[in-house]
Amino acid sequence: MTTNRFPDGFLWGTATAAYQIEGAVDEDGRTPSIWDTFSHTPGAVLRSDNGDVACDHYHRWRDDLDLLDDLGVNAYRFSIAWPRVIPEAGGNVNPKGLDFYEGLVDELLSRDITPVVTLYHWDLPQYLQDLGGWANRDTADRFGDYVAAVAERLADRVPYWLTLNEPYCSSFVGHAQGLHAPGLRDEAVAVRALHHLLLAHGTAVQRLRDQGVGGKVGITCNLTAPYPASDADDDVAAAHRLDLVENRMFLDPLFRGSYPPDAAEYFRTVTDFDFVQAGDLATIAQPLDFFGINYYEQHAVQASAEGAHPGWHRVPDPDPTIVGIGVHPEGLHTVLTRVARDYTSVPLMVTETGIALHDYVDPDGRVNDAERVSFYESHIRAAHRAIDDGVPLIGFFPWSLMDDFEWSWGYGYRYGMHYVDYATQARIPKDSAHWFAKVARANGLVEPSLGGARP
Ligand code: IFM
Repeated sequence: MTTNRFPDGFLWGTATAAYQIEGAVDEDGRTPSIWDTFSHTPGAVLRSDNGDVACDHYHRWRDDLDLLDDLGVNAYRFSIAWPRVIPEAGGNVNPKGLDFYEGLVDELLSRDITPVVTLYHWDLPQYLQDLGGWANRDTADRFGDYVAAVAERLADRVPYWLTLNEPYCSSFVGHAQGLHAPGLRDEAVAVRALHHLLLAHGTAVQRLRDQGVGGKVGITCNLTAPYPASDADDDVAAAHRLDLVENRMFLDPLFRGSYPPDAAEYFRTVTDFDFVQAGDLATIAQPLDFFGINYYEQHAVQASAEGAHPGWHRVPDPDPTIVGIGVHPEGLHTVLTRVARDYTSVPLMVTETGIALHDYVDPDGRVNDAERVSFYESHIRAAHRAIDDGVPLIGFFPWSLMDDFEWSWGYGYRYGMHYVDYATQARIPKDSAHWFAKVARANGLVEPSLGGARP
């Protein structure tokens, strides 16, 4: 029996990103990105893992599309690697780079799988980092050039475009926390980079539309659901501050054309926003056709005396997963309803959600990831409840199609619905893949679901 049936035409997909799966880092003209540099920097990534080979998807992509067929999904989100398309300073387009993605798009379309294309999933060409990277305003224009080159080849075929993936990570995690490429720890640079990323997004939307793309254009932000750990005024204010950093610094400029009213005060000790030029916010706040949300985290927040600002402190989750965050499907409902209520009426897409586990293949060759099935089920229920509450949700894309290079965690944490044996590159469907295939085919949850994951 199918329950929680989703609207007709709902997009059931899964997501990946170029550097996390492709490998082939120096083939067909590709040059290094900031992640090649970072992952080869001693101490930057656990066990010194890197994406040189990753899942070898660049060579195995047709077989990987067979996995999508088996999953029964009608959509697939993947990203295009900028350094494959424009490998060198000067802007010359590398046709071989575009050939790869054109093949992927055409093959997806021939299988009736809707391509959802992310244009930037963190692999900034190293030659642009050498000129200042996202801290350099010019990078936004270079992004526009790259996007126009992609659109020139694929404008007629891609139904959904996402400019950026998770600008929070590109800015704060990469430039303030030092955990992602380029590995800087300077909050002033992070806020400047954030602005230029958003400017790049707005510029890309304009360039896509100038190019006459037929598809819908959006952006994906990773949003969280912070809430005060108590009714105390300090905790309430702290939760509001974390909401500023994680959510409103992105939502307000994108949908309201301004930085949040409390941004200048919060960042007072690190920046005066002198990098914002006349007209920037109008560029950033381009009307969108849809909005992508990656949801992983909900936090209880307490006031803290530490840090450069009036602080906040994420209360450690009492029941964390291996990456230290809890499982809170209700936060997905909170995020979806909040965006639809406070920011935009455009269709929303859950472009990622997922859980990292230490999966293993048991002696019978099975990967029992019951926790992942339970995670997906609870989040699909939360998504459905959001639809019941009026949210125009059009798609749900679990992260990820397969285990992959998980950035500074390397290959140790597995998020995939397919287990990747990195020694042989075999892909083994986990129980969650069998389970999700039933959901995608039924366009809703199939009861009884928990524990019945095997086909
Ligand atoms: O692997 C990442 C992805 O690239 C962006 N969102 C979070 C995922 C899980 O860590």
